[in-house]
Amino acid sequence: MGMRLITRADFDGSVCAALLLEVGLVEEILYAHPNDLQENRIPVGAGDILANVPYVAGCAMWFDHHSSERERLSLQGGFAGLSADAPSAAQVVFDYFRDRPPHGGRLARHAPLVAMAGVVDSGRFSRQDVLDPQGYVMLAFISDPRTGLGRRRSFRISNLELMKRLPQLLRTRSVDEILALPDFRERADFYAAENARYRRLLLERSRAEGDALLIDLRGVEEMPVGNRFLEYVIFPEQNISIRVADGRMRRCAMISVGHNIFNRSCRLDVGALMLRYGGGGHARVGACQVGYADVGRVVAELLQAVRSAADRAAAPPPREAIRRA
Ligand SMILES: [Mn+2]
Repeated sequence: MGMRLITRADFDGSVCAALLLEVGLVEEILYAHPNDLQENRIPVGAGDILANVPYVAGCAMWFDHHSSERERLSLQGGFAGLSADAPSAAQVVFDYFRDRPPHGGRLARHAPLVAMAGVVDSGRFSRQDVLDPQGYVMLAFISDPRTGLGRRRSFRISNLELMKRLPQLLRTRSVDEILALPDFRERADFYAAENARYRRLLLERSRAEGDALLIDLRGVEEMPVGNRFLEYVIFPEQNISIRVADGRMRRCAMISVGHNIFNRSCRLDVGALMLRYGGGGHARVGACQVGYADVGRVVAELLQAVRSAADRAAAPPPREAIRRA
């Protein structure tokens, strides 16, 4: 039964694809941007399985872990597949087929790969993973669009081409075999060299403001490819980073905010805060776009919000709460 899988072009998406190839449900893969699906720019029909992307009515099956509990409940029973609170969509696919013979047996050997998709999607890396990525961690950084390798055109094959090959490789080869292939080695070498440049840039462009790390990357001509968690290793005291960079075509500035994955003491709800500036996100990470003229004001407000969150966390609980306890 040859269906088409529509998934996101990241590590979780490619692991979903590897699993669905393994169970023999899928023979074609289309990588899509979640927005293109939400806004119906990609026709979806009964021959399509969706994974790691938002639900679209009419698909054959849907597997996801991004939707809220409320969304999930509103769709309950209305689709085939599974949407669950899980560390990765790959985990959702794995759990769904595990109890359905004969698929479960075939998937069992991919358990370490599925666990890795969860590590990657929830950013549960170690400092060592960030400083010196090895094995699946390196593969995950290479295939993560946020690493920025897709912006470079100098590789033998395009990133999209690489991503199209990855699921079949994940299914059939060991991670060391994959990383030894010329197209992957080329990227791993490039990543290592660029990451060193990125580290120097971060040190030049960052300053600590209390709990926050402010990184101003505006005007950088050629952004080096780098590990997006590097700042959290270099600045372990700061529990949140505020990064200002040029947006597309430099029409506006992009502000991204994220909790330090190694210092989880920040209590600020980033997504809710970004919403005030027309952006969005989750509790720990979010982003918004603002006009260049507004950057100074918005950054000052964000720093104030970080300070208030820290003050609230430090304040003793209200007397009411003490009496009840
Ligand atoms: Mn995911």
